[in-house]
Amino acid sequence: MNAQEKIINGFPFIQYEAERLSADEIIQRSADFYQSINKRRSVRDFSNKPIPKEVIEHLLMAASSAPSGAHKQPWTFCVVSSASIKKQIREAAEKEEYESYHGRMGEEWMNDLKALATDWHKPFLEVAPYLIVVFKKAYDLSPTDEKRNNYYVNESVGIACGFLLAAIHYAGLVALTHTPSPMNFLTRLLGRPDNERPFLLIPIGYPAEETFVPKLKRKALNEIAVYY
Ligand code: IYR
Repeated sequence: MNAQEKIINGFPFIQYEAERLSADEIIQRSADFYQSINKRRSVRDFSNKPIPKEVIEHLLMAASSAPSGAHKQPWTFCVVSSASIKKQIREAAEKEEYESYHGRMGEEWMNDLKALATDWHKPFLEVAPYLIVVFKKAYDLSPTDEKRNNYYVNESVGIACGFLLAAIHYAGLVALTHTPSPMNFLTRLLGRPDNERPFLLIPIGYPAEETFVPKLKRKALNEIAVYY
């Protein structure tokens, strides 16, 4: 056994290799990361320029490095590049969105969305080179088909999606966190098993040549943090 390994509770542990930066380096790196991630925007106008498949693999492995309840990694990322499947997803999503924008969302919700200028048309579902459809796994199945529990599934998959969005931004690409509602058509179109539920639909790509995003203001630190 390697010197950096030991058995605790009957299971192998490895030494955690911390970066051990100075306080000044940590201040600098935290500032740099904030400056970079603060440029991320939800984008709805995509170019159809292809993305190398390898990039998607790196992004998904970054997402899957997220912490999860009991390290169950309760997620499946469906990678859609097929034009015909994208078309079916667009048609089904627009059908639901049409209903949402024609009564289902209610007045306050419709007012809250005005600043985003969204409507039921979702062309990006066909234009973006890849759609990542994220499924959460309510439970797992053992090799003999017995149910195995997953824990904190929403938290885990939410964090993994956060990692994915950060990785996409770091790579220089753009994405949208899209939640057509209800989303069960995705289970059917992608033939997912009973233990999986659709969680988020994330188109990924390059932004269109000219892309406008809402002029949003983010909350200040004193609006989001309370110190004790
Ligand atoms: N799902 C709809 C509506 C929508 C809802 C919220 I909350 C948003 O932040 C944006 C849009 C749509 O995708 O258009």
